[in-house]
Amino acid sequence: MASVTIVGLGYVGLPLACLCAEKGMDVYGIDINKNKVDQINKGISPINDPDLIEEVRKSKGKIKAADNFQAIKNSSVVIVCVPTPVDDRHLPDLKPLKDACISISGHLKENTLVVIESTIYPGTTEEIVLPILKKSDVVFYLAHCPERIVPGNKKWTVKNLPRVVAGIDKKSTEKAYEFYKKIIDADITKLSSAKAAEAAKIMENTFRDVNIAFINEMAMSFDKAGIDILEIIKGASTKPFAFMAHYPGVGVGGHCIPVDPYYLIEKAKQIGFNHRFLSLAREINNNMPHYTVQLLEEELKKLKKGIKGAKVGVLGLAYKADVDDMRESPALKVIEVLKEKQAEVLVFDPYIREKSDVKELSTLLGKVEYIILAADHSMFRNIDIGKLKENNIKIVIDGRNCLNKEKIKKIGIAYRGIGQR
Ligand code: SAJ
Repeated sequence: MASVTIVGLGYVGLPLACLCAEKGMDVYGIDINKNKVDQINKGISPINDPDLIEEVRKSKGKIKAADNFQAIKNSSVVIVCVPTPVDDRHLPDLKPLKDACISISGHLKENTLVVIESTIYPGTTEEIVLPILKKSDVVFYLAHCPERIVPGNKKWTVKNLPRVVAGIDKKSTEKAYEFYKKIIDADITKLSSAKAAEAAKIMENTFRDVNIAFINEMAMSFDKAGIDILEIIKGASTKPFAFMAHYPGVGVGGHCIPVDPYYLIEKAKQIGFNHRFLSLAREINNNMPHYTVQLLEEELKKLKKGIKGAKVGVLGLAYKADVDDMRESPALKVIEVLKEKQAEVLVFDPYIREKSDVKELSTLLGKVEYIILAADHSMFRNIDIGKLKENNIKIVIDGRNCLNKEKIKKIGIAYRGIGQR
């Protein structure tokens, strides 16, 4: 029975470890976070995702988690799923990846297959990872199989999402291909090199970022013209080809989309290419939280009010609907900008109560005059509009265009969406 060690038990590694356990493999998990390790060994998911909670419960006793790298020497396959973030200057931070590879290298046994699933720029596997693992002085195989995880998505999961895979040589590609064929019920496509596999993942996520920037810019332009962006997206989507709907919003968060383009931008810069378009798209998306606050200021001006001292409720901290993940969340930027402008801010997120200022939405509504919705959680989508009136809310800025603007305006509350009035 194949023994596999997953390094990094987060949004990517933990579902993968559960899948390997479900497939009857001998699974070890490594994470530097001792609390996480202890929870997983008790069958408790550190991530508040209903499906993952169930998967981790079922895997109790089948995933042997630890906060050290001893397990590496028992494994024929080692899969690295550590974060590859950017720093506050948007530069790639490969320290978690390098640290993991250094630890792996110290315990690597002969003929182990090492696969990097973390998103990395083209060339990282061969230029950064390979030299570190070579210090182990054993023969090993090395490949890249970029993760494809869609947090909160019930249709597409680690079990059924197609993958691309490629190694530093043919044998590595073959071994990685055979491994993923065993656990994933979808096409596994071999590419010509690890660099190609790295480029494919970066391109698919950069594609999404530039498309979101495009629709954000269209929304801001059409707002000036009094054109409702959602109607226009609906209209354009009647074309059965060549148009792909994306939606404007308060910004682009998460651990993939706002991060991956910077990995490519930086690597390209190092080899003499300037990604002007990708950089502009990042600039547009990074500006959306500021734009959202400006909408509030525009509406306050109509009421002859200023933002200083304004009691503003921010609905949502998470980066997207119905998840508890705040990484790169635009809501955090909205809060920062509001506080810079000396507004009085109260925050509520039903999925992140420990970081909320109040325990319930009703409490927040009773304490503020203006609302900025920053995450389209189901609870907010289904908000009772009458409660807004009862609590004398005067302005609603709908950062995810998810509220019923007609109903809100009908009861005399000022409404602005992102490309909607
Ligand atoms: N967003 C928009 N407008 C859109 C789509 C997204 O503003 O039209 C925002 C979201 O609100 C969020 C951010 O962009 O703040 C990212 O959203 P996302 O739907 O891309 O969600 P992620 O970060 O979970 O992205 C994952 C990625 N999956 C992988 O990297 C394997 C991404 O490639 C997928 O396209 C995405 O899921 C998905 O389609 O759900």
